[in-house]
Amino acid sequence: MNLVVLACAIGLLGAVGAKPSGHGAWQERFITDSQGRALILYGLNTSSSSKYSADGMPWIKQADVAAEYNTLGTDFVRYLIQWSDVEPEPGVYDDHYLAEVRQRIGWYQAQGYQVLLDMHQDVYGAAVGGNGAPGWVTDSGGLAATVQSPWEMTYVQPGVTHAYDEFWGTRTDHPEYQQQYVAAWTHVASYFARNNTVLGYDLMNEPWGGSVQGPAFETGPLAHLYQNAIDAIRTVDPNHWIFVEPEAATTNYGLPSALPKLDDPRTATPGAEARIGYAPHLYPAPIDSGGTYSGTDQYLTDRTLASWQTQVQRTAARMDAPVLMGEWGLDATQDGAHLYVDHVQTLLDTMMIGSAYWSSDPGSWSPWKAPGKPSDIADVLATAYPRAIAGQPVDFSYDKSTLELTMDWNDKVGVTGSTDVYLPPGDFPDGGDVQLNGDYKAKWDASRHILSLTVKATPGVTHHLVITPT
Ligand code: 9MR
Repeated sequence: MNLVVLACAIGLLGAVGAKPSGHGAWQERFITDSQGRALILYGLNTSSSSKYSADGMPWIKQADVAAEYNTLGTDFVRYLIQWSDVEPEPGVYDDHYLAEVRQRIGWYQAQGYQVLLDMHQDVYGAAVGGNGAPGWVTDSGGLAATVQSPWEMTYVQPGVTHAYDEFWGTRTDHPEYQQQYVAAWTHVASYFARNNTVLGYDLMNEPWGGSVQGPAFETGPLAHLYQNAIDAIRTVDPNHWIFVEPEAATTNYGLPSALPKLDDPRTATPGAEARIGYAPHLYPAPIDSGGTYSGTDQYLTDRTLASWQTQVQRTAARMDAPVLMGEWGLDATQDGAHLYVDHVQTLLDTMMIGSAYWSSDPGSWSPWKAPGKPSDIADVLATAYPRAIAGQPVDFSYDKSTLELTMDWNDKVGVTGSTDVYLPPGDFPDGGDVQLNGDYKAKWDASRHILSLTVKATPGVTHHLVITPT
């Protein structure tokens, strides 16, 4: 499948052109906090291990969350949950499981993080060789579902296609499956509705359409499920962000998405903005298949990055949604891996979007060699970034060790609080020196490595901030 996708990607990239265009006017929307500040979230996925552990919990202990902050300065986690753990039997929700999830959310809260709950699935569910859906919603039609290598190839096993077709309603035997998914989400959202550490909900990891693919899938059953889930979640939780992912098999490789604009019922309240975000992943084909970031692989990967930017901006504009990249990563022991991480971070900075790196699980893809023992890639991942911006972000860049941020500061109605910038100790051992056109107060938190700037609003003035190491 990778080769087919690669061939498509090459064809498409030839057609769209590869030059990054900067964020320009495309992104007028940002994820915002309760003070109205724009958030650039930065974190890891935790964790792949939850897919297979007996209790559905990730490998982390509380000390690992503290170690993550001290090593990487992250402020966000994409936290994996599974439908099979939420609803092991039809209509029976496991609140003990959700209480364990809540406890771990508390560990992140203690470090000042925000948590995105990701209803994870790969290859539908365990009964057909994947993870996610419980056995009681898995109808393989008795067809073969044999685990393949690479694992993504399992997606095209006949029993897996059958299971997806039953879920999406392509076959009509089980119209209740989707309703049960929506009901399970409604239960989760009702459980976490008043939890302020929860940023929101990622409705489905890397959706796959079974025998319905491409625009027919994204504008059909996928959009239908998303809208139903959004409507149902809003009956119990009017405030948290709801994130939707495109079909992964195309967009992960920089191809277009056809996902339509979705409606957020919260906008019925006067003054309330939609809180629906777009959460694509990025896995250029050469990187996804374990290649290096060098030679032809690097050339093709760079073309994919440029196309990914163009396509993500188009889709986000159509959906009128801010972007949060839910997954990216690679085998960091491969040649050029550090350069790839550096290039993707530069792209994310240019686009001013947050991201979650895949993944925290100790090993070759991870910033951890073993729990508490950083790998080489940790140094590259520990980057400077504005965590919260009290105004409208215009432009951002970080070129070790100069951080530049342009914004129309405080001219948005109702935005309060400071602009908080994380400065990694490796690049800023003694903090940062500030240059800024305007009156401001600076506060340096040496233990958290956060510089907070409170700026006197100057209507009509665009503020330009430069921070260099002290
Ligand atoms: O890295 C994960 C690998 O160890 C698993 O075998 C595989 C199947 O569950 O999933 C991998 O993680 C993928 C994630 O679940 C979805 N996006 C792509 C990730 C990397 O392939």
